[in-house]
Amino acid sequence: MRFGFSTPFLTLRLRLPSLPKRFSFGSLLWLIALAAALLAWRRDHLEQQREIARLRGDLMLRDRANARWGVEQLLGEPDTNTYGDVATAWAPGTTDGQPEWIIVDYAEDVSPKSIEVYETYNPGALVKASIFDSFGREVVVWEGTDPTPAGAAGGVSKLPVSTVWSTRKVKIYLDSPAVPGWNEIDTIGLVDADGKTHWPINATASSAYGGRESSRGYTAGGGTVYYRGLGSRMIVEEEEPLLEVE
Ligand SMILES: [Ca+2]
Repeated sequence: MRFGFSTPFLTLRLRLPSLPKRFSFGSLLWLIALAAALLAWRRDHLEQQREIARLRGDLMLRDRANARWGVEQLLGEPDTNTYGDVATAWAPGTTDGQPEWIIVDYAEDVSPKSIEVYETYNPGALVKASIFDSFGREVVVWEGTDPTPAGAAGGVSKLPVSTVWSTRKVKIYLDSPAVPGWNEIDTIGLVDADGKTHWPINATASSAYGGRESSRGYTAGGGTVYYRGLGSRMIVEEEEPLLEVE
């Protein structure tokens, strides 16, 4: 009582000594063991997700030549050397049908300084970018007007990132209806504190014009297999296998 109870903070502190009576040493050990088990499960779960992303990316690279305008085109370094409607870039499933998003994975943890979006056709639709931290939580790191304006032929939109979190997964959001036409993207670079640019090893998107998650169809080996893009889900509309894993 001699310190007074003028703030909620002091009230809390003075009440703390009564808490240990409710916990035995055994209970504390159980809580520590439970927390350790949850952390281990979370770590294994994340590692499993990363392995799936790596394998999925490897499979996509094998099919890349056939995946015109598919999510496959988002992998690796820029390879679309002219602005325009070029099949080595990703295109959404429709010109202006809905807002779109892209998620890309990188091979290692990066302390990001900037995200660089290579917009190769009808740029200007970029409105938001986020990263995923080591707990898998989405953290918005940029929101605003696309540095590459609508009406330009194309450009590299460099988004400055200021965050304490390291990441290996980035998501960008495009307001496709706001910028008429196919808003095509070649790749998304993730620049670290040393200035090194990392390139995607895996990609998913809200929709795609071509490739495995196409809303228009996909041709491989003389046969046509149709898919509908629904976020990261794929729906096979014919029974013919898309990939034969050797
Ligand atoms: Ca559009």
